[in-house]
Amino acid sequence: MRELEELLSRLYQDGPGEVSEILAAFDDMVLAARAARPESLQYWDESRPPDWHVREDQVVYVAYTERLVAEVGEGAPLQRVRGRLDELQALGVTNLHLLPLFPTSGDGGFAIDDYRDVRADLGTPEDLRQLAADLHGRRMALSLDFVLNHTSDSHPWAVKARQGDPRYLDYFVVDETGEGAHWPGVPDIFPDFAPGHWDWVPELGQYLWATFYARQPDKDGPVRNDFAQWDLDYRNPDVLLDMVATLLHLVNQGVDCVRLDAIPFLWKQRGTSCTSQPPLHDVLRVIRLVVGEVAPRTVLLAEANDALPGLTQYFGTGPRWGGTCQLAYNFPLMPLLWYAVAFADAEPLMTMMTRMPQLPPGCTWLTFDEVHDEVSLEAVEAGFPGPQGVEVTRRLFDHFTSERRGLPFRFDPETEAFGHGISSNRWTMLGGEAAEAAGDPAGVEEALDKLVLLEALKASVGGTPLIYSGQEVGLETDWGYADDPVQAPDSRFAKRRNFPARALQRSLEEGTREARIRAHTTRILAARRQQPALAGSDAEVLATGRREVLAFRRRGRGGDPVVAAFNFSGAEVTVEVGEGTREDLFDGGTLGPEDAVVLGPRSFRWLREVRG
Ligand code: OTU
Repeated sequence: MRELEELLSRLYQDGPGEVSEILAAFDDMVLAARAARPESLQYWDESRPPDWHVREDQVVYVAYTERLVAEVGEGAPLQRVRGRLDELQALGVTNLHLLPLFPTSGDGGFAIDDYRDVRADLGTPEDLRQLAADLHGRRMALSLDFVLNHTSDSHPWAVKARQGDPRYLDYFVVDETGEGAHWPGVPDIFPDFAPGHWDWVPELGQYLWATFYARQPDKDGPVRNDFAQWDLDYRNPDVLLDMVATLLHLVNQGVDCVRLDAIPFLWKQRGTSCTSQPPLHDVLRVIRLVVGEVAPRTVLLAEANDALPGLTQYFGTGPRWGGTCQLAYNFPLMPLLWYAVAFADAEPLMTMMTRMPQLPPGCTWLTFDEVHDEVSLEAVEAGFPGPQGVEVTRRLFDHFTSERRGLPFRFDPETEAFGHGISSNRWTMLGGEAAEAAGDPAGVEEALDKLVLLEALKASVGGTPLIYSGQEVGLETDWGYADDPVQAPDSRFAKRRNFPARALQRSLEEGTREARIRAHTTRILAARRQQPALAGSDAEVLATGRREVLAFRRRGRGGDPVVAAFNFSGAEVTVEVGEGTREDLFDGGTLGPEDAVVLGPRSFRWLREVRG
């Protein structure tokens, strides 16, 4: 039996439709999408190595289109992005991830009204295709979100469902009890501004499932938001068919990397936590097979805020190891990068690194310290069961939500549960903004040192580094986000600010803080792309005997191994790491076989172990 047929039978044999009919519909859809794939994209597919996305040159840059170009260029924002590509490329960026740019009702674009159009204020679908072509001409990739877990409640399917059309009501998850009771074990994602997982729909007199934003979470409670995100019901094969068709359309616009938003929540099953359920991985395999048929070099990125080992399943399970997503955000590692720089303690990070599984060939992590969402601490407690996890989480949360370093996110007002996340931009989190405001040059230097350590960690610790737009110049947090009543309840908007032309300008003037951050970032990424050992995600942690010093060896895809050593403390340290003659990748100096490695305060070194 063909694999697709096998998967569809497993998912849908007990459902209403005939599996053979679903399979035939898939086949037709794939044929149509293949026929529709523009020749230029077919040529692009052929011109790239299959492992392009795991190589040492890869750097992802994440931005909101309109914010990236808010103060530069002329024409539609999507056209103006092209005017920033020289500069992004000079920084080392190879993959531009534009956050959702479709017609939307809210949630920073993640409540989508129409997947096939482009927001009118950003440009047209043709502008998007043109941008993809420009990127490809530079051998850069385009990443876009595929928000497949939910639509906005203004999407045409949602509108029909609200009108009671049974076909479309079946696209969403209806509470059959009619009571809107919380299913035990199901996490509450936005407890403060959209509690629970139901949305009361007065026109229907029913509750529909809404993991994220809801208008009216409780029939007897207030209207909380002016839109909702209704979860799609993938137990209905028509939903999978329609969404895969949507995906293929997207891919045929020239998308090279598809970010699968909120993927753990896709499959609901009463009696479970409704997160990361096994059928979801069958759905992912279907998606991978179909995308592979149409756009063989396009890769899937899992946005799954899970702990190990569950997270690893997004790279495939059982015989399909390596057969679903090629990339996944490294959520378990991320908070520990912050912990190492904030507390000069790399012990939790080292422990987590030793637990990281070896990934299948052609797969890697996306390694980040910040994205457009909160810095999520969720994976810490699962990673360190017992008192250590609680302690690490609390220290992170307390540190980064005090002294104007950041704002709490996902704060449950009833339980006062702390520790789900912090909304702030990196420069602010590191104390850089406060030090500048206080006229404290030593504080500014300390923040800068820490920023460089984070950048170098992302670029070497394993996986592809991600830059959140503005990090490269140290954009501060937008404390004024709450003046906008729509944004006020959701502190993540403090991270989503326009890129000021002035910051861009200053980053090109020597000696400014912006230029220094840009220069460090550029230098680190340039060194990375020379070393095949820094491709992929392997990392062998080396003993240093000190909590404040992290060292590891990378072998990547060959060449001489690279040893990286980080000193998070404010004092110089000497450690014995690496073997034989080692060449410093930054100052070109050489260490002989007997030489120890000296690390200045809050500094790092990358050493190539010269073989033969
Ligand atoms: C994602 O994030 C997006 O990145 C958010 O910007 C959206 O609001 C959300 O989906 C809904 O589309 O809860 O706070 O396990 O952590 O999907 C962020 C993954 C989120 C979730 C993640 C979600």
